[in-house]
Amino acid sequence: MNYSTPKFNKSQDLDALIKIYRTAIFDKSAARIQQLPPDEGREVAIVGRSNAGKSTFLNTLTGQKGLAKTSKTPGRTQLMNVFNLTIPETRIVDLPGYGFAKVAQSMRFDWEKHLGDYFTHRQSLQGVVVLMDIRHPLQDLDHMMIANLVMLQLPIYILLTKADKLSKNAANMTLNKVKQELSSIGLSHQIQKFSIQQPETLVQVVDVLNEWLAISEKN
Ligand SMILES: Nc1nc2c(ncn2[C@@H]2O[C@H](COP(=O)(O)OP(=O)(O)OP(=O)(O)O)[C@@H](O)[C@H]2O)c(=O)[nH]1
Ligand SMILES: [Mg+2]
Repeated sequence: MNYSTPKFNKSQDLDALIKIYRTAIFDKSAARIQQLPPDEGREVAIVGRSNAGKSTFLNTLTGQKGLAKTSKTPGRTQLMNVFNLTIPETRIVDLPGYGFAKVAQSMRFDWEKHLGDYFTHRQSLQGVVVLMDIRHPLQDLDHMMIANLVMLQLPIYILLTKADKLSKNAANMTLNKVKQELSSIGLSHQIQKFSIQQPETLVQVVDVLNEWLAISEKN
């Protein structure tokens, strides 16, 4: 699928667009995949380096500031946090950030141990949103993550977050560079900028989430 042409345009009411996501409620935190809800229905995952803005994205999407805990301290989210939409068996999972070495070993989510399993075996997983800070995208661990997801043939959509931290020009230059770098693995149409300060940047990604979660405008 080519995600570059959103079905919705900016003039549409953003609130109406994300209405269904506003109903999200926290279900549970899981340290292991065995603790996740039954592997039924449809699920999307949000993944990225610590501090990339995963929880902030989720809060913006759901219009609920405090839904997922955000923090200036990287490594805050050390559990898989599951959020349910009101459509039965339809979930969003905020995954622990990777790449933050300073979290105490005892608190650190064992990525290799649990997430490999999750991505490989989770039948209900429809797609993965990969978030990268637009100021330093495609670091080694991001490359590894993306390569793994591609290998597992999981649909991927990439958000370059905190776009407001760069000028529009610089942000677009980075976007194009990342698109170019990922074109060899066929991902150049599945990347966009995102910023909490530019709510219209939700439009395109919501279109993708709707597709993955089989949410139609009548929901
Ligand atoms: N200016 C700006 N700041 C942002 C944006 N998104 C996130 N941030 C800030 O970046 C920091 C990290 O955001 P989080 O959403 O907690 O990041 P996370 O990926 O969930 O981090 P972990 O849970 O530690 O893996 C917070 O201080 C946010 O306020 C954005 O679009 N613009
Ligand atoms: Mg978080």
